[in-house]
Amino acid sequence: MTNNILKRTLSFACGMLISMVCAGTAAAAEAPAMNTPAKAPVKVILDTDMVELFDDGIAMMMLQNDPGIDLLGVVTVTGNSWANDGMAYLVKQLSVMKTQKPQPVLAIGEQYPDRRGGGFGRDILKKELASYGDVMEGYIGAQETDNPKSWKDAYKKHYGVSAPDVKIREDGVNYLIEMAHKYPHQIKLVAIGPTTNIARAVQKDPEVAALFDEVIYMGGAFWVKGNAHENAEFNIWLDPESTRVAYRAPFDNQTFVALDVTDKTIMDHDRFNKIRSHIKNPELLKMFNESFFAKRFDADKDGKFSWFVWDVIAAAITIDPSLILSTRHAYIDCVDQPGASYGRTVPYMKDEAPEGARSASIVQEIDQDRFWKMLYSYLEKF
Ligand SMILES: [Ca+2]
Repeated sequence: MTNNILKRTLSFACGMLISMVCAGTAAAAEAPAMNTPAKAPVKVILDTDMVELFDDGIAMMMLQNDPGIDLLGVVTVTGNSWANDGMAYLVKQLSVMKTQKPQPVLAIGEQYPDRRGGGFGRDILKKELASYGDVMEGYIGAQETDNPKSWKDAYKKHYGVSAPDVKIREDGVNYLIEMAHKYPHQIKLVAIGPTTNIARAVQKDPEVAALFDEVIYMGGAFWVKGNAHENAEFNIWLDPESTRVAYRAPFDNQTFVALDVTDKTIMDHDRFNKIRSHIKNPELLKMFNESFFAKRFDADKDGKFSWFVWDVIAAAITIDPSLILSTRHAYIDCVDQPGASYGRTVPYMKDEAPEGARSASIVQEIDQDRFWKMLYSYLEKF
């Protein structure tokens, strides 16, 4: 998620007490015994509606930077950005960031959501938001602009020069399927955009979900209100039909970074300034200063504006699951019938869950102090 939630952001900034979770005295592990074999890096594929820096860009860079993660591939999907725009942003950021690792496989996924019930036209999306309780000033993500013909066209549009000669796969869904079979029960699929690629993959190959070690979603709003409209979180609102398919796929483990926790993870002025001070890469700093929310912070002279992070939390708990302080377990489903609940994510007790609903862990609290410090330290490395 990015670029949204203005009204609610302001209301948070004005009225909400931010409860900081103490870092506590997390029991430091004993020093490892000599000759302890090094742990193999965790294999990860990132499925993303990529944007520059916050949020998807930073999430990608954290995973690409961390020595404990083997970022096999990044697949784009349409959401906040078109899948082609997302690839352009991805190629640019990979070329700018510092990294010692080989470049992940880059693949463009689905260009359009399912959304057969509601449609995906610009006017339709705007009308839904207006009808169901718009939370973010009518923001509709990718459909704010026209879909570029190709990722290279998108690159030229955004950066004013021709795209570099980079190998890009155009079949992101096939890539997900291939990798699941190549590394069974070894890959964490970190899904920080709409669920379209995942739904198409499990429809094409029903075995595929069970072959992933875990799926970690940024998406949904289970015991809190939505941020697209009152009843739906943005990633899910953009493709409720695919979400219902993805949620019913037999992943052994599914973990959610939903609005339940991201609503509590607030970027206030102090944290915004710290973020800026920790970005040492001049090209990334320029990108940061030109971002939508940086301009909002800079223009906010009374210090009341605040923002959130979403995908960055999903990356952080993938790298260090001990950041999670509490979760709730529920059987989950997604409303895919058009109307005021289109895209609503619903938690159920086991005995009341509809047929096909599966169990999920929904993160409620993370160690805020450690999370923000972790983010600052990563920013210095990029
Ligand atoms: Ca995202």
